[in-house]
Amino acid sequence: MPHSTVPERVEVKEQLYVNDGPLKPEQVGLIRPVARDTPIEELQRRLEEDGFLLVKGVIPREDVLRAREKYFKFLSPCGVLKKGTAPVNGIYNDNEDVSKFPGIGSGAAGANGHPGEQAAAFVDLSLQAHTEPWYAEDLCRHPALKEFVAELTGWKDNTFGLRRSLLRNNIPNTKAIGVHYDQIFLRYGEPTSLTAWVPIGDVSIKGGGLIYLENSVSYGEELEQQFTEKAMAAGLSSEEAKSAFNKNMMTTGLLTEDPGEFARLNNRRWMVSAYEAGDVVFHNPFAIHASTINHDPNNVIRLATDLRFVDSSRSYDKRWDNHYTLDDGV
Ligand SMILES: O=C(O)CCC(=O)C(=O)O
Ligand SMILES: [Fe+2]
Repeated sequence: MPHSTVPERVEVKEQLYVNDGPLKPEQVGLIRPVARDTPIEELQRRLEEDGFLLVKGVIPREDVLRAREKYFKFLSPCGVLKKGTAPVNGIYNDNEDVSKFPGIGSGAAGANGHPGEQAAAFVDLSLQAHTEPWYAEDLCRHPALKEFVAELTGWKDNTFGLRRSLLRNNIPNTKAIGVHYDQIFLRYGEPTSLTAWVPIGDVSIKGGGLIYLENSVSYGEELEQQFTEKAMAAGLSSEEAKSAFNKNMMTTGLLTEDPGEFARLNNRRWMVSAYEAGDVVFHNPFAIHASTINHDPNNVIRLATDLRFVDSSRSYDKRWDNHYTLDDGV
């Protein structure tokens, strides 16, 4: 058999949904994961070429599942879990009205919105979880993750994990994060950060995982350039231009809420995957991504976090030195 370097086109059979409806089969491709022990040059090449890299088994599975269990035990007093189910499974209590559980970081409670009173207990606990040691220390500062990033980036001892992170709890059938690239939210620093998207538990293919626009880094860079030019032309100060929410941007800082239309307009596919506890997807600050709506067949809440790493010898966005709060303006 002649060896082909062109990856096989694998069909995704499941129907995936984004905020603006179902994705068409031709709008979807499957991410090719890599093993943790792949030679580092190969991992670097793939990250450079694709703008993202799904690595299997970066963090020991049991450590990730421990964080998942602690998280759902912590949240269970607000009634979000189905009665009689084990917290580690994170099964949603669908007897309740979904408006009681506005997910963090998907636009429902949102980075800039405030929840109604009914939902306050859920949102309070979701926020508090960000500073619990089993999350902020044990998971976010996991040595296996940091060591991997140090190797992948070549930053070695300068590898620094930013404290601000979004611990996102996507309830089945609620809104998903819209289309964006991360540099928009990190503009007070050089565009040299690396995001590590860490699913905290298994995420089925329909379970609301992250999706990446194929070959999107140069397009993200172009869009950022256009935003800068527009801001200058409109007479914004360089300080104003840095805001993800300046008057040239959407109020959420997103490119659009609608991944389906975005893929159609740009004639590109969304690359998708199921994920397992222990996997990490790394991405470039200009890689364009979004999430699917969580339609998990077993009503599993999709829990994940986005951790950002920088080279501490370079300038980075210091607003990310503090834990996330609803009104931190980032
Ligand atoms: O988890 C999500 O839905 C969004 C995550 C994200 O945008 C990121 O990791 O940069
Ligand atoms: Fe992102």
